[in-house]
Amino acid sequence: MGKLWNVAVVGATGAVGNQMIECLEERNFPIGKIKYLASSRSAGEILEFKGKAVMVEELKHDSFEGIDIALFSAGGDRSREFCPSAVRAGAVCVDNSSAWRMDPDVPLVVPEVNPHAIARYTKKGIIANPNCSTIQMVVALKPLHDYATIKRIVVSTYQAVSGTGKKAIDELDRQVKDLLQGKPPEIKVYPHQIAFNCLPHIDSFGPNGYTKEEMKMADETRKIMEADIRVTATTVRVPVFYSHSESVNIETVKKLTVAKAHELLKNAPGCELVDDPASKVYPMPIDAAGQDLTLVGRIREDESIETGLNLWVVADNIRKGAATNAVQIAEMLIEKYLK
Ligand code: 25A
Ligand code: L14
Repeated sequence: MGKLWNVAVVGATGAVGNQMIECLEERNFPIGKIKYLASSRSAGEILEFKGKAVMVEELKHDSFEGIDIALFSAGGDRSREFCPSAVRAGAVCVDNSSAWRMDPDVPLVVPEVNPHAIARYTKKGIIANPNCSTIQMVVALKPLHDYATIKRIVVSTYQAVSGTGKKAIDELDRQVKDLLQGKPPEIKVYPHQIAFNCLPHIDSFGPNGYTKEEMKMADETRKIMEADIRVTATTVRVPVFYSHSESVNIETVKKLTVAKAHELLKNAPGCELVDDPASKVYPMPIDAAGQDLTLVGRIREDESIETGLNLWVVADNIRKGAATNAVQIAEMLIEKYLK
């Protein structure tokens, strides 16, 4: 039997933390000891790991003794405060928040796209997990970029409420039930009603009129693809529970036909080509949810320019967009780097 690793899940009680635990179980990650950390609100709560009870402990600076790998998903403020403590205790952090993503000394990794970047984890002891919308987009675009060189991306997203965590899943559920019973919906998590509505507003607005989520898609895509691609994004919250959808337009240097794109994506790691519109087959959030592939379809040549393509890209934002990607990084880390 190979080496076993002690793993901490920070934010274990949240939507992403819960899924991280499930991914570690499903993928049979070689775990020695598992530790669940969250806020004092959840301390004492009992969760399971492979059928055994594990008590949630309060996240503290001394929580990481003996931990080899710490998977963080408890918000950016916790990551900024506690990743350095975990590293000091000897752990490598895989961080799902936006806290460290654009730090030049922190690799930002999607295993299907830039696995080699993991090697730079030694600089700070932290590897950042990209934003969910960015992950699924680069999984779909990397094979096309390698062949045709993408110059510019125009993307609009249709993002599920689970991205905001458990409280938002509960809010959509409650609003739908209340509205169907003729009651006024309670609005707490989002600035407006999300049931039967769309909000062109994810994360906060910046001085240029874009939201942080939109700027993350541009900045993170360039860092992960290691390419000077122009990216402009519009990110929209839709009343869907799980899986983000994206309408993606690319302009390429080299001509890319639909047939060539199909061929490239059929063999691409982490992708599934779902593109048979004549039979009403295209990617949908209800099909992407609960699995790890990025579904790509509705591929058409952009007839308004010489060399461009339109695509529709859908993936489970909590799995590939967050938990699965983080666990995949941890797997590569133990396989190639930690030993
Ligand atoms: O804005 P921020 O800080 O950047 O945070 C962003 C949030 O987005 C989610 C994640 O929410 C995060 O908190 N998130 C981050 N990255 C994401 C990604 N890529 C992402 N979502 C999708 N994709 P979450 O609900 O998924 O997880 C939150 C987890 O973080 C723990 N946590 C919060 N504060 C903490 C902390 N852990 C340690 N120290 C802290 N100070 C949180 O644990 C959860 O595991 P918890 O104990 O706070 O919550 C467990 C349950 O308690 C309920 N609850 C929440 N707030 C309150 C509350 N109950 C009473 N009063 C409250 N104020 C919830 O039901 C929760 O499930
Ligand atoms: O930067 O609310 O990873 O859907 C992911 C979830 C930002 C917010 C990130 C959401 C977050 C986003």
